[in-house]
Amino acid sequence: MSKKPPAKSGLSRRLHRAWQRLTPRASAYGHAAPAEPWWRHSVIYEIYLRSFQDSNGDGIGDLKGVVQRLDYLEALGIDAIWITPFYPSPQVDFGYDIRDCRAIDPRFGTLADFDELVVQAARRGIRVLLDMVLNHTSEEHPWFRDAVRSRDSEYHDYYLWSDGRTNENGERLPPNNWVSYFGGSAWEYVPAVDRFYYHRYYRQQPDLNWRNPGVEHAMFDNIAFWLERGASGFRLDAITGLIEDAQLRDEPALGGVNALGDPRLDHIYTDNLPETHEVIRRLRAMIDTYPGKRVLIGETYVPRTSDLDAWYGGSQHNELHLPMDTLVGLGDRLDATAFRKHLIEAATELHDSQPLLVFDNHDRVRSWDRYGDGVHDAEIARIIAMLLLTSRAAVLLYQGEEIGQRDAPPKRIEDVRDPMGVRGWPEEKGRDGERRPMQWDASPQAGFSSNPQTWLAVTADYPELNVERALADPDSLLHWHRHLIAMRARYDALRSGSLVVLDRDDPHVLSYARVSSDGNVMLVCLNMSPTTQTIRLNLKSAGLIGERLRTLLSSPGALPDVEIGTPVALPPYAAWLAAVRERPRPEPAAAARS
Ligand SMILES: [Ca+2]
Ligand SMILES: [Ca+2]
Repeated sequence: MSKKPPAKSGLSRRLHRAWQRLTPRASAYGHAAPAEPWWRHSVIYEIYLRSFQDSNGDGIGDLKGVVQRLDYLEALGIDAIWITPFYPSPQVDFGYDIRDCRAIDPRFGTLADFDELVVQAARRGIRVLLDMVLNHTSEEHPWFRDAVRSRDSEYHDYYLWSDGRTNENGERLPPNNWVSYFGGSAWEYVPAVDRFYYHRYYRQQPDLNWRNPGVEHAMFDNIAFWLERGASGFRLDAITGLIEDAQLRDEPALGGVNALGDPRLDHIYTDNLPETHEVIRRLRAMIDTYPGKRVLIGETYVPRTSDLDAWYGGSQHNELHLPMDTLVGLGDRLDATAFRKHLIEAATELHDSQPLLVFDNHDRVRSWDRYGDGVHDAEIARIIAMLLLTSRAAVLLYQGEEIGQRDAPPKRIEDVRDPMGVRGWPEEKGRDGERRPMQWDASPQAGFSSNPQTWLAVTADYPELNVERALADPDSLLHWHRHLIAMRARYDALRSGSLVVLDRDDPHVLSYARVSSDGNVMLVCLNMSPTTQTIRLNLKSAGLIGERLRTLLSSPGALPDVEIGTPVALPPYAAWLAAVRERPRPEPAAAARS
């Protein structure tokens, strides 16, 4: 008996049908099918899975919980969700320590739940992006269990080993001064093989040896597994540290110690190596063979915007589609001059690649607390949202950011869940503060879980601050986000227009225009100071034509429409989005007669 040939696409028929709905998307606003790939102007929503929605009462968020909240996400207007790792894991680093890259941890659901999520999301025009960890595995991964048995094990060379050094007392020492990002030496001794293995993060997260072609082959196969199951792409964790110096040289000391008490090092031998870019180029070539414009997002912390260019592949555009820009939005100060500088760099130093802006994620104190001054926090959150959603960029939103969820770091060490906080207490409190459960409504546990024992406590302000209340209040930060996302979709200038930065010397007000290819102009002015600032916009000197500014969105309160050239008083921490309108022109024939 002959077997049926496998489905050509590898997608089930149901999944295939759901995917049909994802392209093209912009037709709802009367545009032709967009020539640009979907991700270029997308709004991507990060779901920190453990804290989004618990469906079965165990106190931990799960995939079925995400399905329950898809209608909310559809109404918000996002294009894709990125879900933090759901693979089987001992959870030493909350899922970024993977035991099996092709399965779902039972605490988060099943492969069937994943398939259902992809279909249900696609029906709502939402793509699903996965978080993939290529740099390391869990120490419980079968490869590593085999690798530590013997130097002759099949998988020994899947990891990075060194014999280390021996001092005059006969003590075994690591081969060099490399430190783990989570504290202490990055090398761990294994007596059974009489060798040290390298771990960039916790010792339970051994780094893979990407100089071994077998590693690349196996990990690319894992990527393919999920692409065939309907993943629209990946956020690649810790991607800049894939490969280390072959000679294992000491890294230069920068002087001083970090929050974990280790010497500060210049990571020239563990980060950004040319060989890592070669891997990314091969990965990009592989992913581009799949239909539907799959996307590669990178967790790319670099010191300068120009360093980000290499992760796009420079002028070749053949590496990551969207390496994350952490320089614009992950700072600490509401500073018009600094934002302006970074936005200009992102527009001019990336070979026309598309920036991916982010203000909030699961590793950083929430933007509400970082940029707020304790008095004008609500106005400042609107400034941040407008900056994020009207910049020339793809956008990452983090769950809870849209309602202004606050950071709530633990107050006692016994409440700390993040091992980084346990180790670094009290200087380093870890990342629990920004990872607390999503605040859905005023019911117990904020509607996140039926279980009073949630894995991390819900923040106490949830009865006042939650999605349900925000939806009922037309002036809420949530509706501010919804308006901005809707305008991005509606106006070419805001979605895909070029960026023209105005008034480059103003230390208080960040002003820029977005100009569509057919000449429509949108203006954004953000007063980042506690005093009223009177501005006089000179559009003509920026080469822009217009007579009148019509307010589309403003805070605090409504700003009037104005004639261009007349002074505009922007209240403290004002955010203003306006359309530039021309006066109706006389008919050409009439003009000729006059
Ligand atoms: Ca659960
Ligand atoms: Ca590595």
